[in-house]
Amino acid sequence: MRVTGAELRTIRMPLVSPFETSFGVERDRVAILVRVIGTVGGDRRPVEVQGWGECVAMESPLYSSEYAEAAAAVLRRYLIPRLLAVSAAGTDVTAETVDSLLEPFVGHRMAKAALEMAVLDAQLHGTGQSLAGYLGATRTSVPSGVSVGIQPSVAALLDVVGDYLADGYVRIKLKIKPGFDVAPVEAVRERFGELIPLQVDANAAYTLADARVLRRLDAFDLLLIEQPLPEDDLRQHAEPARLVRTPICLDESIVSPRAAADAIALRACSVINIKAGRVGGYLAARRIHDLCQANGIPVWCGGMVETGLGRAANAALAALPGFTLPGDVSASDRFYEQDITEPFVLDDGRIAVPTGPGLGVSPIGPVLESYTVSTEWIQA
Ligand code: NPG
Repeated sequence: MRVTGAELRTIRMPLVSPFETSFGVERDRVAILVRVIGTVGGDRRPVEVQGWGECVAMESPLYSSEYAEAAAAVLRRYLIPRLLAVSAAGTDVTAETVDSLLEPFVGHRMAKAALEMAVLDAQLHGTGQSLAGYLGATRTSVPSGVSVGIQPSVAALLDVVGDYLADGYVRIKLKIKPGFDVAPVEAVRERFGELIPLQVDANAAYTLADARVLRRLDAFDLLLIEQPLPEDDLRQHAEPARLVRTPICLDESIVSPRAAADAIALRACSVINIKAGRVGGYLAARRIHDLCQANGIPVWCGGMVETGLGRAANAALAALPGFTLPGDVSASDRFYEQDITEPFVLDDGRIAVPTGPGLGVSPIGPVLESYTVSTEWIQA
């Protein structure tokens, strides 16, 4: 496609309840959305297309170095102008070339992923193909897991988990941090039994000195322990992977297909959480999926409190055959009273994969406007 312009939009959506992790408490989701406009079909018969991308960077750089304002800045100043310039020079931009076109700019993977997602959505609207079809999905719905934030008390946690199980979520992920780990896991197992699929997420809050605490979690038959150590401690993760019987899963550390290959080679993990935003886009996410499949590493689709746009794309990704564990692809009402798209709903513990062209969903104008903080146009 020829990219002729892009809209950058900042939105702020209130969460239905505060979401606490080991790195902080979120009460609103601030997100950057990108809408690219362009034409397909060449100079003779140009057809206008548009596509939406969502940037998963959070308001503050607590989960990773990226954050919303910085993502908007790099999109505005470098990434979008690059695609506009390439288009103006007469070269088509495709989802498959966005990554290499943006390669001169170091890092900023979440911002790049948002732009690639928008180009991909537009491109697929041009061809009429769904994102799921494009990625190679083999399922029409995906099992839905839920990520449960740190609660003020174990009693409160049990109530929240009970509610999600009643909703039909098929897998529970508990956020843990030092001091809120063994006791909540034990309590959840005691109350809800040995059979519920259960896993924990440390968001990098531990060190190797905590290996004993992590080992105590072995008693609870967890599916996995996610990201116990800091992002850049890939090699060190090989230690808990060796000392702890529960499978170690990496999230923050897997920032690219190359990092995934390194983690596998170093035996730093036996499961990988794939988040397209974290790895630079849905194409890189699919490459990691393929790599893991070839190496017998199970993967699952992580979540970043996405709006319906990112949720749609995650559902498509999670429908690939190597996603053998339930992901954090929950219903819209897990986080939002009103989503910006048609809401994703839980149906017998599953989320339907959209079938329409591109993402298969788009924002509902007035709802989107009601959450919008600012918009700007970037043109050649
Ligand atoms: O269901 O979208 C979701 C959230 C899942 O827990 C979740 N995400 O560390 O994986 C994580 C965590 C997260 C949320 C990380 C927000 C960063 C920002």
